[in-house]
Amino acid sequence: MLKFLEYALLIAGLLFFQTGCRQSADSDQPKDISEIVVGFAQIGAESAWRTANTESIISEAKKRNIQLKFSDAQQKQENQIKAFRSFIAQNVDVIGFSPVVESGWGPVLREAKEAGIPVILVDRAVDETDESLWVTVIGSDFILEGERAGKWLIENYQRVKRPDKRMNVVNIVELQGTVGSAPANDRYRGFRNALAGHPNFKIIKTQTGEFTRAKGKEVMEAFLKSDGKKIDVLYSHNDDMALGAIQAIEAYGQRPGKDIIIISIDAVRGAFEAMAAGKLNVTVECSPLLGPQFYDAVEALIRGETIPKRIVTDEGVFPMEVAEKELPNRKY
Ligand code: GYE
Repeated sequence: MLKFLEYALLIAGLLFFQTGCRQSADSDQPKDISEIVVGFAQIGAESAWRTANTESIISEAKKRNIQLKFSDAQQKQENQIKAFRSFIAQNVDVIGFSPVVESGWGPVLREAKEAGIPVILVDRAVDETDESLWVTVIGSDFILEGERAGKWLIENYQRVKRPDKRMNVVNIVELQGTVGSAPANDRYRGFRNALAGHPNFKIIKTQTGEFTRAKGKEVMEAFLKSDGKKIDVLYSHNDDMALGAIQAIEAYGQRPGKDIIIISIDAVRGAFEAMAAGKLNVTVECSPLLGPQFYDAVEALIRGETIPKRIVTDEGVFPMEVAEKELPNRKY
């Protein structure tokens, strides 16, 4: 009996040793980049920004010879969750993920962690407190973008809108991005941070335009219907909504960029064209070209290197006055 137990223990020990060796042999020899499979759970195609972002993620994978499984969730969290789970089931090496909204990701992130699959958040963050659920967040500082938008307004309003008049109350309307998304939450907050201490700047209406041109136009029409000529400024969380709003303003018989100052975020080509035409006053840059940074992180991870928990994209502010000169340099 004792002998049998001894044998059993010996075999169990040997098996344990073998598995241990196999694992360490595996992790000692990182995979070749051409063997890597990356799953990317994208949000959708709501804006020119997103289209450029998708293009960057796909083309950079090709350039580096990395196998990419790409999924488009058409703006729906449930679709993103499905894509995420299917990447786990396929045992991809790394999951890249742009969460449509901030909340509700705990369960799937934990599933990925249990499966040993690292997750890189690209563009948008989640509001989970357990930071071990992802490797890094790559993208812009959306609060800073909102602050830059507000700062530009405070510093330039008088010069642009009413050089001959004393400034009293400035009525602002705001088009928010997707409800519950990190950029909408943060751009909302950042703008208010900048306006704090400037009580003459008043946000009289704020509503979501879902980051799309069509919805931006529709909501701006409603703003104009209720507040009409009272509106001095439009702050839009992205360029697409601002471009839609420009159509609504023109149809209403006002001059975008003159009667109504327009501030937006992204700095896509369409915004530069609108600025060159004098219809948009300023755009705060938010670069969608995150492919290179994303795969740099993937490759570093595969090599076993540690990656900073946050990788922030470097960006600027482009007012109307530089539009024509900058237009040929724009990459998205
Ligand atoms: O500003 C907007 C897009 O998450 C930063 O999403 C991104 C935002 C971008 O639809 O145009």
